[in-house]
Amino acid sequence: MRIAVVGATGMVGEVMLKVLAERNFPVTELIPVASERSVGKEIEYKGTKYKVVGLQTAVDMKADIAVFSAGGDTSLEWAPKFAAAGTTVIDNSSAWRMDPTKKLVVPEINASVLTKEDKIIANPNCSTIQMVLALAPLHRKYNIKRIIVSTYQSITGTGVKAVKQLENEYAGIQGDMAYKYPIHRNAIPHCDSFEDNGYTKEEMKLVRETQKILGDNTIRVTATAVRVPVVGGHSEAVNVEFTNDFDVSEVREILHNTDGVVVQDNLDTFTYPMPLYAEGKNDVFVGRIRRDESQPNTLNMWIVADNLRKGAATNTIQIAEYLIQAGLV
Ligand code: A2P
Ligand code: 11C
Repeated sequence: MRIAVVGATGMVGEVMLKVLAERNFPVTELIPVASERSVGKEIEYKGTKYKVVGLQTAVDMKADIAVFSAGGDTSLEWAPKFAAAGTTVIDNSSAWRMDPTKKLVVPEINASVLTKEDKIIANPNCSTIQMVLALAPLHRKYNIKRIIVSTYQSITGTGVKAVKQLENEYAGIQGDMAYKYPIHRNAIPHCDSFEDNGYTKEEMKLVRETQKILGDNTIRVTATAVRVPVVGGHSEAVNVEFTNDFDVSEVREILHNTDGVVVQDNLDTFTYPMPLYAEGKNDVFVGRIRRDESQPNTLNMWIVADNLRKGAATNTIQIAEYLIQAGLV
């Protein structure tokens, strides 16, 4: 496969390159793409150096697949140009996710919706991916009525600028701020920008993307998304009400048997998921699985994943792997 990585110099792009190498993706030619200011810069992949090219050059190279993580504006403008040149785009930005003509894919859940005609495929938001991966098998079995989710999100979701802000604050250095407030020793209830309804875009992604991926607009979702001074991954406290009752040990068993999910749930050994230990891993970790005793058919759990891995790069590369395996590229 000839594969273009758009945003190869960015935080997610770098992880995409790592994931491609780790999973031995069948790369015959790697095309690293970034903004004009990075053109000519060298990127290393599996011991070989590749020169970064600009977007138009990359379009003209007609790769088989382009994975995009260079921001929504770049995706909106350039994904159609790659698609018109015959390249299948898998886009990690929010640009195409809610477009009814585009598929929003978590491969373990709904890869089968993809066809050869899908030339721009959307990768969901990180906080959505980890939640739906754990909820999809439970939805199939017990039918979800309502989800209440509170997130504790890693600063890596904001990008390099936020990592720098935290480092500066640790070191007591005044520098550029990614957030309006200090993040060290803080919790900021504000991820992405605000919408007119008083929720943030990040919160509304959890609502809309969940319904789209699970293919069920009747699922009610309400979310509070919070940025915390954490680097390794996003954590989520998820309260989910089902139509049908469940047995907690059966829930554990279902999650244990779900591809991409690892259950870490043993109170005797203080075993539960934490972002410090999820960092660098491709799995979604689930623990603190317990019945909500305040109302029937309701479950609480704690879901953690590396937002740059399963939340972004890994999911994107898994979509690419599916396209190859299903003969769609
Ligand atoms: P560059 O390094 O040249 O700025 P992050 O989200 O970590 O900031 O990374 C964003 C990625 O998207 C980087 O690789 C960045 O390239 C790339 N990028 C940003 N804006 C553009 C643009 N207008 N055209 C192409 N690539 C872009
Ligand atoms: C965050 N989820 O952690 C964001 C980052 O819609 O792709 C990715 C934003 C997006 O703030």
